[in-house]
Amino acid sequence: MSEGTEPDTRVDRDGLPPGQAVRHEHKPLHYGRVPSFRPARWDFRVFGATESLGTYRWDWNEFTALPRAREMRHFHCVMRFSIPDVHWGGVRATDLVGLAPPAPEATHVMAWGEYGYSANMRMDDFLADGVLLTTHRDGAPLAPEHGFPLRLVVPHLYGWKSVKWLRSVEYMVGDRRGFWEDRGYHNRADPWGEERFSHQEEPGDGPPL
Ligand SMILES: Nc1nc2c(c(=O)[nH]1)N[C@H]1C(S)=C(S)[C@@H](COP(=O)(O)O)O[C@H]1N2
Ligand SMILES: [Mo]
Repeated sequence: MSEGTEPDTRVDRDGLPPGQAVRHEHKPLHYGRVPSFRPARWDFRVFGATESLGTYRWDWNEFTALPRAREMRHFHCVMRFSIPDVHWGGVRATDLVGLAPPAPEATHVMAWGEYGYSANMRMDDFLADGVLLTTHRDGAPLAPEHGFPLRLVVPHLYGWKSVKWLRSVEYMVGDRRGFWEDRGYHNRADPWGEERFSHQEEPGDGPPL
């Protein structure tokens, strides 16, 4: 085999969403500074339209004892690059929702990070295949700048929905815009439809701006 024939990626380039190019390094991208993790003060909560109307809370020890799963997924950033084959480890959103059942009227969720960063999505996007509340990436704990200790990963939507430094999930009756969805980015963010900007939204794609 001659030099230079090794593919530099396992991604079939034609299989990437439109307008995306492969990039390998995971250069951190976020708004604001990297929060520090204080295990004694940290908790993760599910609140809002739960079936019981109550709030669910896990401290760090409790959260790390939840059943775990792993997924290998491409990560699509709205800035037109995709990182192939990122290996994530954590808790499935479906398992979390099993432990903290939503009320039947709950249609959407808001994922909340530290400092009020937020991203909204439909309940069926939150419960989609491959959605994980991750603690690990490529076999190691998340790096601080990539969301340590906990990060939502929603691999089938653009990266801004994958909330770093995740602290809570709110079940919502009806939709509400999150941080970027309120600042010019598309409410749904499906990379296969190139749903990048809010001006592309059709009536019904999101709450009025
Ligand atoms: N809490 C928080 N999460 C965030 C962001 C942010 O600003 N704050 N940026 C989002 C955006 S726009 C992208 S593309 C990804 C980048 O993830 P990375 O830094 O791990 O590559 O994180 C997302 N999650
Ligand atoms: Mo992004």
